[in-house]
Amino acid sequence: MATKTDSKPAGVVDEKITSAGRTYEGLSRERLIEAYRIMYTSRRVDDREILLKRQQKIFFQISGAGHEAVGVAAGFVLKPGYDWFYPYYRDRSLCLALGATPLDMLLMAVGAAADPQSGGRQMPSHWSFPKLNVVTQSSPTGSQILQAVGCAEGGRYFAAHPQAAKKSEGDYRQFKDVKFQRDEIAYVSLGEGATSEGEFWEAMNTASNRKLPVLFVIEDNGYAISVPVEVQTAGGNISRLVEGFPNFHFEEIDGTDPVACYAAFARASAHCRAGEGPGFVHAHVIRPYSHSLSDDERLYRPDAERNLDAARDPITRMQMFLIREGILDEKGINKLEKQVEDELQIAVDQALEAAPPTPDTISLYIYSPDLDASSPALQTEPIAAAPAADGKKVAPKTMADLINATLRDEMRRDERIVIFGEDVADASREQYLKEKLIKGKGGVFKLTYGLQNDFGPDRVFNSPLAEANIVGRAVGMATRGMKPVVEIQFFDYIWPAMMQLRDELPLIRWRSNNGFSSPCVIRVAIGGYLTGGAIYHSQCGESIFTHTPGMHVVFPSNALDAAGLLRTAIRCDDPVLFLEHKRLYRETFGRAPYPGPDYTIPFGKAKIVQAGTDLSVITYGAVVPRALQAAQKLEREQGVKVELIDLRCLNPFDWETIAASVSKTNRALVAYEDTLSWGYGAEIAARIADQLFDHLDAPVRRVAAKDVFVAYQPILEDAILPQAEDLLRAMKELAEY
Ligand SMILES: Cc1ncc(C[n+]2csc(CCOP(=O)(O)OP(=O)(O)O)c2C)c(N)n1
Repeated sequence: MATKTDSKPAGVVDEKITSAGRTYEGLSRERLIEAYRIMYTSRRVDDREILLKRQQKIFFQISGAGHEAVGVAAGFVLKPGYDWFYPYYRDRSLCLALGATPLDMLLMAVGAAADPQSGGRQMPSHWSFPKLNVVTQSSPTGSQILQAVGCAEGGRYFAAHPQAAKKSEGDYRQFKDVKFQRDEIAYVSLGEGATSEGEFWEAMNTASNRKLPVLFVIEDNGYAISVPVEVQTAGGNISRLVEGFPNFHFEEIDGTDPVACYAAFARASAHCRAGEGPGFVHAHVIRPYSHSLSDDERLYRPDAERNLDAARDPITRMQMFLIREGILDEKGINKLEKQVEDELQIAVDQALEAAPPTPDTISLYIYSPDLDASSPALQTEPIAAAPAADGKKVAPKTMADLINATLRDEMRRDERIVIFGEDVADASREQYLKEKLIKGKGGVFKLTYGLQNDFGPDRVFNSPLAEANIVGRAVGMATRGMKPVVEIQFFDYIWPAMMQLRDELPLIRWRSNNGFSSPCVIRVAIGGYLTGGAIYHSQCGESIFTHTPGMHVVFPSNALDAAGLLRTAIRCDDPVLFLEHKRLYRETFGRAPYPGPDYTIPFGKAKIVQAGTDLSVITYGAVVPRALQAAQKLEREQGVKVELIDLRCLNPFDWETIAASVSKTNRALVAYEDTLSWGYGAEIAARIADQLFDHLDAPVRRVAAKDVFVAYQPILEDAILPQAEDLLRAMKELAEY
C-alpha cells in the first residue's frame, strides 16, 4: 500500500485515502490534474503575452482568460487530427488540449518566420494547425461558422464517395490529401456577440436541416467588447432563441466548470457522432481581462460587476476543486504551477530569439506554389466535332451549352465536384423527376440543367436563398479537398457573400502560410445589355474582385473560351471567380462546337480577336462583340486597322500582349462595361501610361458605362452602357489624334 502511494508524484493525494477511485463525469484524477495543467498554462501564456506587449516585444494581445475550462473540456472530448476545428480567438486552452504548444503560440505573438500558424502574417490567437485539423482562423467574428458546416458536409460526402478521396494526377487533386472519418465532428466556436452575425443563423439553419455533425459552442462572457449580451440577443439568452431548430442536441452550462463542460461535450458529441444532427453547447464564461489589450473595460463595467466575474474564475475554481476533492494538495498545485512556469520561460526565451520573416516572403502562397494556372501547357487544341449521323456539320453551340457540357464532363472526370446554389438543381423534390412528372429546371439560366439527373442529388443540389451560405460552405468543403463549383445567381446579389469572398476564400492559403487552401469555383451571371434587367440584374463590378489578391477572375466573351477557361478553373488549385455574361449566354456571336473533354486555356492569356496596326483596343466580356462591330466599321469607312484584344482573364491579365500591341500601334483604348470611374480598365490605362509612355502617340482613352447604375427603360440602359457607337467615336478620335 505504502509503495503504491509513494510511486505517485509528490503532492498528488492518494486516491484510496480520499476519493476512492471515483471519476468525475468520466474524468479520472489524472485527467483532472492534466486539465488544470492546461488551463493554468493557458492563463500563464496570456499573462506572459500581456507582459511582452507592455514591453513592446509583441504587437497585439487577446486573451483566452476565463474561457479555459470550456476549451479544455472540448479538447478532451474531441480528437485532434480526426475531428475538425474552427475555433475562435479565445480558444487557447482548446488548442493546448489538442496538442499545440505555448511555443507555437508565442512564435505567432512575436510574428516569427517559424510561426507554424501563419509565418508572421496573422495576429496572435488566430489558430491554424494542419496536423491537428485546426483550420486557419481569421478576425471577422462569425466567418468561420459556415465553413465548419461545409467542412462537415465534406466529411459526409467523402464517407459516401470514398473513391473521390483518392489522389489523382494532373489537377489540384495531386496536391490535396483528403482525410475523413465516418463519425467525425466539426467543432466551431464563437462568442455570444458573434451570434448576432447573419452567417451564424445561416449556419444553424443548414446544419439543422441537413443533420450535420457540427458542434456549435457559444462561449458567452456577456460582452462583445463593450456591448452587453442583452443588446446583442433578444431576451439576453441565445439558447432560448435557437431551441426551435430541429435535430439539435442542446446544452446550456456553467462554462467555468470543466467537469460540467466535459459532461455536456460528451453528450453533445455522442449525438453528433451517431449522425443524429448538430450539437449546441452554450457555455456561460467570464472575461476577467478586458476585451483585448487595446480595451479598458473599467470604462464600461463597474467594479462590482467585475468582482462577480472574478468570483467565478475557472482557474481558482479548479484549484479549489482539486484541493476540496483531495486530488492535489497545495504543495501539488505549487509544484505543477512551477513546472508550467519553468517550461513557459524556456518557450518565451526561444520565441524572443526567433528570426522574423524576411520581406521577400510576402508574395509566397498568394496562389498555389504547386499548380500554375497560367502555364502554357494548359493551352490545348479543340477537338473537331465529329459530323452528325447524317453527315452534316454539327451546329455550333452557345456559351450556355458549352458551360453545361464542360460541367458535365468535369463532373464525370472528378467525383470531388459538387454543384450547389440557388435553383441550380433540376428539382429538389426528386420524386417528381423520378416519376418523370417534370423536366427539371437547372438554374434560372439553365446552365446546370440535367446535371442532377445525371449525377444525383448529393452532387447537384439547391442551397437556401443565402449567398454567404453558398460561398461559406464552399470554402469549408474545398478546404477538405472537395471541388465545389457553386453559382451566384446574379452578380447583383453577390454582396451578402462578400465577407467570405473578400476576407476568407482568397486568404485561406496566404494567411496560413500554405497550411490550408480552398480552391473552388464561384460561377456568377453578370452584366447588362438585357433590355429590362434594370438596376439589380445588370451590374458589373469585377474590379472589386480583381482588387483582391488570391482570387483569379475570369470573364470570357465567347463559348469556346468559356469552355476552356471553366475547365482550367475547375482543375486549378486556387479560388476562381468565373464571370459569365448573361447577354452572351445565347448570343449568336462566339458560338462554337464543343472542344472536347480536355480542352483548357491558361489563365492570363489574352486573345487577339483581330490583328491591326493603328490602334489597340483592350476589352473583355460583352464589349468584345461591340468593339468588333465598331472596329470593322472603322476599317470599312476609314481604313483604320484596329488590333482588338480580348483579355478573357482579368486576374492574372496578359500584360505582355497589351504591351506588345500598344508598342506597335502607339495608341490605346481601354473599354469595359462597368462604370468608368475606378473600373477595371482604370488599372490597365494607368499601366499603359506608366510603362508604355514612350510608345504613345495619343492619350490613353477609356470607354465605359456612365457612373450610374443600369436603368430599366431600354432608352436609359442604352445611354448608360457603352455602345458600339461610343466605341467607334473614341476609336476615330484616337486614330486621328
Ligand atoms: C465582423 C466583425 N465585426 C467587428 C469586429 C471587431 N470585433 C472583434 S471582437 C468583437 C466582439 C466579439 O464579441 P463576442 O463574439 O461576444 O466574443 P468575445 O470577444 O466577447 O469573446 C468585435 C466587435 C470583428 N472582428 N469582426
